[in-house]
Amino acid sequence: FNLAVIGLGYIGLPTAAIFAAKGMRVAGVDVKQSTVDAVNRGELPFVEPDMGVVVSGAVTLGNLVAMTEVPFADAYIIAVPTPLAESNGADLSYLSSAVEALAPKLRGGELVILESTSPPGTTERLEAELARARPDLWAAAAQGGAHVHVVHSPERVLPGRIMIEMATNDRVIGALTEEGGHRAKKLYEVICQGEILLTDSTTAEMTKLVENTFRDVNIAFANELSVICDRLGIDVWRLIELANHHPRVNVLRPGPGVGGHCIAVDPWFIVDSAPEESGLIRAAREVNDAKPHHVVSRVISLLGDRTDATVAVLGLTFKANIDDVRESPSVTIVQELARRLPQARILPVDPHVRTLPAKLASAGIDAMSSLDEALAAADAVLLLVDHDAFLDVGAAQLEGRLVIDTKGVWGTKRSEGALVHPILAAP
Ligand code: SAJ
Repeated sequence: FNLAVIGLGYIGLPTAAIFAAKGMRVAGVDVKQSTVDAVNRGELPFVEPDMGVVVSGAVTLGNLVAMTEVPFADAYIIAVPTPLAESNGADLSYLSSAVEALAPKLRGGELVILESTSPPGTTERLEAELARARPDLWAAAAQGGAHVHVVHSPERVLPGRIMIEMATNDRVIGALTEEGGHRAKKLYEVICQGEILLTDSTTAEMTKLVENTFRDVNIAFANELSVICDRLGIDVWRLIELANHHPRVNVLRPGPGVGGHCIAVDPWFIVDSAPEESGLIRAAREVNDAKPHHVVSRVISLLGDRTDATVAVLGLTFKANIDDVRESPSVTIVQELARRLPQARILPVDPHVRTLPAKLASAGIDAMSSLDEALAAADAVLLLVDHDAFLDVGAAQLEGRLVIDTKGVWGTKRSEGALVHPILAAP
């Protein structure tokens, strides 16, 4: 194979498919047999716009083959999960397993690229681990043999826009050797029309973490503003809109909290690697993590003695127009509402989520509801996700209900007759 991609998740699979579509012979490796089988049938193990046709095309052409064993290849891309560990550092166990499977296949001269988001120093440690596993190759390289080049090139694509962003985003490559950087650049030029920027591996690792941390700190600022505005009776959406008219101000949008597997995780890797120096980054994480609890407390105080109210909760995913409910602040909010309002009837609605998430079933919620039936039955409507499907809910459907809009999409309904309550929305 020209290339083996280890890990066929949100990043690995599209990466493998795009390289294969460009004519390279690509092996996709995953420990999960069901993923391997799905890919070999030309099917997607998860939903991502525009990816299906590229994967099935590459498989039909014979350029993409999935397997559970790491094969021999000229270049390897590692795209395995690096989740948050209990300690708030990174859990690098998937990476260690990948290295263990990969090391025996090296023959000297390969390129090994780490794409997984990683704490500073991981690429250097990855090389040290490979050298420990294959002292023969490193000794041969010291005698003039071919080096195994280890580089970091962090993925930066946005779920929902992966196929476009993989081709058009600029790429950072952090290399341990000049030749490694040069070879990785040539490889990515096959699929990337953006600029390819070379640096050292630790700076590349930090670049990725800093991008997501920048977003987290900015959202934390917006979330803190929303809580301040809630207290002062100011419309936070209008406030941010006005402030953003300044040519050098760009405040992001407040919401019910920050979810997903990246923005809510990556800042901790920086805090973990320099705890004394990361006060602002830690505070931002804490502000964003506190937001779901703030929303629940405000809903409860607004309901007052109506503790047996029927509450329609609109949106369970971690952001708009996707089907992913993992690490979703909405799920936390529904769980906590159910716990703190045991007499209330909670009706979760999400057109992208077919089955009730297990966490909600164990919180005593019976089933998902349709938008129409939930709105008809509701005493209170709590909007948590700005899915397109919710944007044109009519003022008449909200009239007479307590309406709490945490995404600021219904602010204008007030002028149409419904009262959108001040909490985190238009007064
Ligand atoms: N959110 C807000 N307010 C905003 C923007 C987002 O509350 O103004 C919330 C969302 O609702 C969601 C969370 O933040 O709960 C994260 O969503 P997101 O769309 O900001 O980001 P992700 O997690 O889907 O993808 C991010 C992207 N990073 C940046 O934009 C800097 C993506 O480019 C990365 O590749 C990805 O993380 C990753 O894999 O690291």
